[in-house]
Amino acid sequence: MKFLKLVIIFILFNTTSFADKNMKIGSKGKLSEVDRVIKVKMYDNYYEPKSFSIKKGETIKFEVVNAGELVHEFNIANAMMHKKHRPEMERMVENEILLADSIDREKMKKMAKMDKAMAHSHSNSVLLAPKEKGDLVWKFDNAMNIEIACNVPGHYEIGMIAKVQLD
Ligand SMILES: [Cu+2]
Repeated sequence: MKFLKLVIIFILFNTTSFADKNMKIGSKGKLSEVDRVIKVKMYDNYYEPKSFSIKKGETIKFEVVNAGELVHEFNIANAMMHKKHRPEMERMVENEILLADSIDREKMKKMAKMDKAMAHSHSNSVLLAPKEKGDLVWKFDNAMNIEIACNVPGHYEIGMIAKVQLD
């Protein structure tokens, strides 16, 4: 029984829907409700644009391209959530899923069967190898203190963070 409780707690902490409700970062948006499309390029180690001005309640489709030579993440969260996410990314590096300039998606799938965190399936984030593209639709309702950042080890630390101004 105690074990079951622990498992349930573990699952709760590992789903983004839980984070969405409690972390005030907004929620996964619907394609049919997109108000605006913003194109984003990821370089080593910064975003273009470097900051975003978004209205509260707006649903944005981010079309993200990795134009750099390293793997990068486009992750919509707050500073605390990024901090919690970084050890997961470090484990992905340790398990050789995440390499400097590529992502071993086969290995990712295999490891994810044992450890869900290794799947890197978060509705608030896209992880891209060089030249890859990814879309992220996000609704900025109930959002505050948002940072868009990259948690590939070392990148956040050297400032791969874009500020989000919410009006
Ligand atoms: Cu990065």
